[in-house]
Amino acid sequence: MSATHALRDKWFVSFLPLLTADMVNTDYKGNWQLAAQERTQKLDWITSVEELWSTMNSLPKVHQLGMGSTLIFTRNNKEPPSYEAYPNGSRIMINLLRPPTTDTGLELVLAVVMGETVAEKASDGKPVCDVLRIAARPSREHSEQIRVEVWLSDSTRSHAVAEFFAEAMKEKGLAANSYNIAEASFDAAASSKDKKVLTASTVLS
Ligand code: MGP
Repeated sequence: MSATHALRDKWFVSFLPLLTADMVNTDYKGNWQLAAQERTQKLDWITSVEELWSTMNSLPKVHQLGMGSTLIFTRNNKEPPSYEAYPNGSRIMINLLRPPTTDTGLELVLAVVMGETVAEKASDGKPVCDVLRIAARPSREHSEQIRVEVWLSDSTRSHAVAEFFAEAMKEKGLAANSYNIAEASFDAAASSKDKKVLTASTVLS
């Protein structure tokens, strides 16, 4: 019998198909949270390292999920993953531009968040990364780009966590021009202008 390695917390996996502003306005009177709640497909709990990798192996590749859809991992499934549920939170956007970084980078983020290395190294043992959202974000230059968003319950830890990711990705040997990391707030109106892009070099300086 092989040993299983329990995660500190269990994580819930779900899937949110494309949700456009038009759909939210027409079918849900502009209430994004209600739309997300009704459209989210619940998949499974992950309680151990082994379950994490078997789940990842059994899911389609991020690119096959369909344009605009999101794969979501939530710690203890404690909050519906919406901006509104994270009043003191922030998010870190990790763009993985091309293979093999799309695979290795994604595995690294999942492992350090669910394995709690981030909590140990960047937030005094306190787990602040509560949601991971993964989506295909193809662009003209990078047709296989994926975006991994890490949602933090405590925005004061944001910079240390972003620095930790940058350091971990560098140590893993991922090409510096194959990813970027940015910190952003949850303020939807401010999010695009407020995004602070941290490249591997600036974040470590
Ligand atoms: P998205 O799927 O996260 O993609 O949200 P995108 O376009 O990269 O958005 P960004 O603003 O994060 O850069 C698509 C759109 O759905 C957002 O622009 C919001 O209008 C809406 N939306 C998404 N989320 C996760 C929420 C949420 O939690 N609350 C509300 N009110 N709207 C949301």
